[in-house]
Amino acid sequence: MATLRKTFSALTFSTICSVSLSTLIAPESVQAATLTKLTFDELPTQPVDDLSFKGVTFDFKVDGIDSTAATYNVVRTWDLSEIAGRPPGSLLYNLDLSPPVLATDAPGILTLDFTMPTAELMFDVASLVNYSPFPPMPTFTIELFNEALSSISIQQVLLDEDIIGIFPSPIRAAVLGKTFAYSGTSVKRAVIDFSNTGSVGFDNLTYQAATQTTPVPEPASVLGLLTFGALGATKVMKRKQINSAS
Ligand SMILES: [Ca+2]
Ligand SMILES: [Ca+2]
Repeated sequence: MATLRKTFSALTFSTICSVSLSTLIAPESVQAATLTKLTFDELPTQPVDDLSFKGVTFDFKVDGIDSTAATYNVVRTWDLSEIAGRPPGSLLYNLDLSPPVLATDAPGILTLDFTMPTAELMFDVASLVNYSPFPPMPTFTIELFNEALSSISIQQVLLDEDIIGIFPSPIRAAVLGKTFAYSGTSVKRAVIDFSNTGSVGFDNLTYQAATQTTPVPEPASVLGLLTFGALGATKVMKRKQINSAS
């Protein structure tokens, strides 16, 4: 009777051990949101259409068709040499404040899909335009969608608040810039329509992305400890069984 009870308690102990083991070994990943900023120097120069990187997937379409006219990691310059009467390529003006950028070379729609919906969204846009004292300022439209892909908001953004450079007569051109900043309902998708903007430099894309961390204790050491404990306990039980039998 006593032997049976001891065998039973040994079995119970093993069962408890295996239950605790599976609980402890299961890599319990913890998701934490961190603010990620793409400055567009992270990857080699390449089309952004269908590119996925650091929790964001890019899509670029011109007239509804996937296009390679939006490029990651581009330094946009404007050659002012001829105007200045100098040899070609000797006077280059940077069109963006922090090159390189994501550059669009055709009027199109840039869509950003976030792996983890983001409650923060920020980016810079710059465009070279013909400039007059009363110019029709370029605009872009941005529509934000929630996790269910329902529209949260749609707004038109004017590129006139953060002018980067003005070139008066005879050039009559300006580089207009704008920092877009959003904070609110988490955004799964952002659709940015550059159809009326011409070539743009898109930069400093900031959003929340998930980072996964696995907490301590380390599974290997826990496994070792528990296996040792279980074996030790079983040996003790067996010895006791032999003792009571004799
Ligand atoms: Ca940049
Ligand atoms: Ca695409």
